[in-house]
Amino acid sequence: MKPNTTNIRYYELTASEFDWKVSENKTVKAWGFNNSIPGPVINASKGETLVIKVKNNLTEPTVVHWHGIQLPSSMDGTDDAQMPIEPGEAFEYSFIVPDAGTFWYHSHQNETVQMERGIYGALIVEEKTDIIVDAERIFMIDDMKLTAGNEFKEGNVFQRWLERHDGREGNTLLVNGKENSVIEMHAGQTERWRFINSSSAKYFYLYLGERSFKIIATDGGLLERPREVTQVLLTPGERVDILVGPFAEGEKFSIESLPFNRMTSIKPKHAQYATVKVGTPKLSKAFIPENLRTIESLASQDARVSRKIKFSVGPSWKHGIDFLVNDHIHTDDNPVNIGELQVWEVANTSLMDHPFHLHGFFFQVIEENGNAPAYKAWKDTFNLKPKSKIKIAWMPDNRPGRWMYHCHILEHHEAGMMAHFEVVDPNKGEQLSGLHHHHHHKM
Ligand SMILES: [Cu+2]
Repeated sequence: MKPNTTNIRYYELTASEFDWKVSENKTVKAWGFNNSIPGPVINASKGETLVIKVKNNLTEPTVVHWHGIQLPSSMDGTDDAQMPIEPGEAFEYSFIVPDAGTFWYHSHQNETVQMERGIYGALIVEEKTDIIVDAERIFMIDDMKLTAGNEFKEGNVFQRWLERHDGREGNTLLVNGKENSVIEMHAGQTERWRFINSSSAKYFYLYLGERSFKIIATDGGLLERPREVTQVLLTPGERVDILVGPFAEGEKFSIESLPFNRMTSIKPKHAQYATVKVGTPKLSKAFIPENLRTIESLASQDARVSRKIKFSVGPSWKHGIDFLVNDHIHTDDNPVNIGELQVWEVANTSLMDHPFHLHGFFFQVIEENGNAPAYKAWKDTFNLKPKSKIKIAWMPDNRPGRWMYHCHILEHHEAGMMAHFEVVDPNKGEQLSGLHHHHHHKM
C-alpha cells in the first residue's frame, strides 16, 4: 500500500473527572478521556495524518504522549517538548503515523496520578498485509490501587516510600477499564488480540492456561515470522499482538498473568484478568502467511558502542532511595546527530527490573548479556533485567528536537530515572528547537 499523506483523521479528546464503574459494585472517581476508561480507540491507516484536539477539563495541567509513534519532537507530548495544557485550555496535536502497529496514548504529566486514574487509550495503525483474521480485539491491561471505599488515596509515609521503591501495584485488575470481564468468541475462529500494558508498574505475564498462541507483532509492528509460545511478558508500556484459536465450542478459560519476580518487595502472584467463553462454531476465513515481513538489521552484534548508559539506584538523603540515569536524577544526555547510527549499551546495575523506554524512535536489541536475541523485532520499550546489559541500535532520522528515555515504571520515572537528549542536524550547528527549559520536578 502506498502511504497516503492526504488523508486526515480528526479526533477530539476531553480529559475530565467522572464516575467510572469498574465492576458491579465498584465505582471510582476516574480521570480519563471522553468519560471513558480507556479513552476512545484512535484508528488510522499507515501514512495518514491524525489531528487530535485535546481539551483539558481537569483541575491540573496535562500533556498527551503518543507512545511508539515516530512523530516530530514538537508533537511528542512531554513537558520538555511543549507547554503543558492548562485547565480549560486545548492543544491540537497533528502528525503522520508512519508505521503500522499497536500504539497507545497517555498523560505524560503527573503520571503517577493521572495514568493511575485512567488517562490513556489505544492508538491502532493498520496497513494492508496478507494476514487475514476472523476478528480483532484490543486488551488494555491496568491495575488500580483502591482503598476499601474505592478511592485513590496516597498511603502513609511508609507506603509512599514502598511505592517509590517498587512502583505502585493495585488489586483491581482491569481489561479495558473493567474488572472480571467476559469475552465471548466463536469456536473455530482465529482472532488477533492486541495487548497493551498500561499499568504503572505491574509486569503482565500473559498466559491462557496451557493454550499456545502465536506472537505476530511487538511494539514496532510485525515480526518476521509468527512465534508460537504459551506465555509472554509485557512490562509497563510494551505491546504484543497475538493470534489465538481456533478453540472448541464450550471451552472456557482465563486471561491470566503468571507470577513474575521483578525483584521488589512485592510478592509475585498469579492473577486472573478476564474470562473467555467459546460459543457456537463459525466458519473461519483466517489466513496467516509464514513470512510476515522482513526486518533489516540496523547493526551486527559486535557493532562499536557509541554511548553507554547506566540505570541504577542510589541513596538519597531526602527520600532514602533515588532512581538514577548515569548517576543523576532527571538528567540530560549528550545530543545525537541525524543520520548517525546509534549503538547504545544500556546497563542496569540495580537489583531490580526496569523497562527502558525510548521516545519517538524504534530500536533493535542486538545483544543482551553477551547473547544475540532469538529473533528480530522493532522495540520502543524493553525490560532491563537486574544486573544486566543490553546493546540497542537505532537511527535518528530527520526529526530534530528534544527527546527522552526513561524507566516506564511511573514511580521510578518520577523518582528520577530519566534523561533528556537532543537530536541535532550536524550541518546546522547550534540548534534552537523546542523549549529549552529545565524542570520543576516534584521531588
Ligand atoms: Cu524502574
